[in-house]
Amino acid sequence: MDRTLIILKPDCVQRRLIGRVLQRFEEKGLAIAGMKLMRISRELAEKHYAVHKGKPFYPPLIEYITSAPVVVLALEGPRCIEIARTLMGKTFGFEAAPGTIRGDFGASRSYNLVHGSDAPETAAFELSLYFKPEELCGAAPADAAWVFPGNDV
Ligand code: 3AN
Repeated sequence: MDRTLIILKPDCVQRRLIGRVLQRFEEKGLAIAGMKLMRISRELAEKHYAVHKGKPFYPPLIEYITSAPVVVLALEGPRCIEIARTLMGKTFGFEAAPGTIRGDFGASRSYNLVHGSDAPETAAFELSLYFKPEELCGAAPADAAWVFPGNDV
């Protein structure tokens, strides 16, 4: 089963948008396999964003993601990586289409509410950073046969 790592970032939590953003993923049919509120340490943030080290936005990105609690989610479902990123919209709020999470809830370049893994390899790496295997449940939602009939996604 495909899985992806989603983070509801500090601005999402501080702005009391956890419920509304989580609802977007649930309504689409993705299942929650893991979920927790946590404060990301600097060490963990540096591991997660290692690919961006050296870029001008790297120091403020580390400051931002470690500045307040986040909700980390493991979401599950066929093509969930692609589906989640479509729901999130483009990276910067001012470019993200209406109807997407970033398009509807923000306009910022740096505070963009939500993170989602961008490929199967990064999803596996990021899930291993934030969750121990025993923290993840096989979600097996009861409506799966209606949301993904015959796994036709
Ligand atoms: P995405 O989160 O859409 O996959 P990435 O992986 O290119 O975007 O960037 C990771 C994070 O770094 C973004 N979510 C955003 O918060 C931040 N970021 C990327 N590019 C910039 C930029 N030019 N200025 C400020 N922050 C940026």
